[in-house]
Amino acid sequence: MSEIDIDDFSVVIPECCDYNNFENIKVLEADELTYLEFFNKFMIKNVPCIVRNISQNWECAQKWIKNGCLDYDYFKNTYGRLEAPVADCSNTTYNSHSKKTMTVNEYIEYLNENTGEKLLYLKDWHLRRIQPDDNFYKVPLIFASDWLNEFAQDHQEDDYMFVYIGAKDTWTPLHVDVYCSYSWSVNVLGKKKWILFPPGEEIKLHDKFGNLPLSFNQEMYSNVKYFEIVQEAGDAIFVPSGWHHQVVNLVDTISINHNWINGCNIQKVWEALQKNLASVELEIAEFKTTEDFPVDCQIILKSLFGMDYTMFAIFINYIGKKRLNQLISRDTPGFSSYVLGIKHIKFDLTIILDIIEKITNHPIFKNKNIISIIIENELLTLRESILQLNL
Ligand SMILES: O=C(O)CCC(=O)C(=O)O
Ligand SMILES: [Fe+2]
Repeated sequence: MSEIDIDDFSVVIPECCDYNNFENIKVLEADELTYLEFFNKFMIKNVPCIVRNISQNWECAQKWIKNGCLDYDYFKNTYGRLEAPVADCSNTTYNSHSKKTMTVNEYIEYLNENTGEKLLYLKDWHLRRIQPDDNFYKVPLIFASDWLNEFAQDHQEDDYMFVYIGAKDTWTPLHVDVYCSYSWSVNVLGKKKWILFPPGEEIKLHDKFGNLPLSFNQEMYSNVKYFEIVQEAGDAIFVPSGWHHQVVNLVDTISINHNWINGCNIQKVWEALQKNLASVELEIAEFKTTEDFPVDCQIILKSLFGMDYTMFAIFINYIGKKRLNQLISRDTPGFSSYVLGIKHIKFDLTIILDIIEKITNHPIFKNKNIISIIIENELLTLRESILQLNL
């Protein structure tokens, strides 16, 4: 089992990052990039990079591909009966692509016979969750500190690990990732073009109602800072928190991607939660004086952002308690069977302590209709235990 560690657990995560000096997306080689370098230069700084040749030892890189193309027969025989969500990239409803469910057999047949008339994109497919014993890829070490999927797997809940299969010219509209998480994506086959916007630049793309365009057309905007990069087969791209992006498959492409959260971006998730609550409160401001207003806002927040304050508090409490245990019994695996080094565990706990301070000082924490006494007590106990460590 590999260990991931850092050299300084008291490393400070900058509250806001300045992207003015960020000029180009670095391209690195997987076998020359250490966890520490990725941690310090990319995760902490919240800037993207491309990592070449990261999927060489993946089973799917051999089994799914034949003569440089998707092995249709292998795919149909192995996964054909399974169902997967498919987006129709030429059909837009409510500012997103319309979605349906297809069997993998049906989708592969479409791909095989594709005349270019339809643009169908199989995406957000939870193949790993559907077939947990199929080790078709291994999470790269640099992406192994992943609280989000660790929590999801430990609770047998919906995870954030997906397979994408896109025909040439299928695309993903401009968006920012769920919960303001990081994402990584590795091309098993094919090529994607990414357009990425440093946080804040997306404001220049808003229309008068504050909505983003589905697709960014550079001719329509001046003065917008963005980066365009092509991701080849075997490359990973790291998409930092809050970077809006849109993606097009330049040829038939298969990729694996994860959304993830850890000690380097949890602060940004917390900020995004507050920003989203503020816009919900504004949206229904006319009911501000009603007794149920705060609770109603949490319900809307959960449906729009995917998470409310209670969920956030439970998540932090779970990871914090698990790290305390890992400090004592070192062999408790983290996510994807990687083991965290002592300094990494202490780093996680330092960050969690900071977040607990923020949650417990927040006015919502005093509202017992939102954060229950049980959760409140758990967080305060966790806080005490971390403080006793004198980190
Ligand atoms: O590959 C795509 O089409 C979209 C992937 C994406 O948005 C992501 O990895 O965050
Ligand atoms: Fe994304």
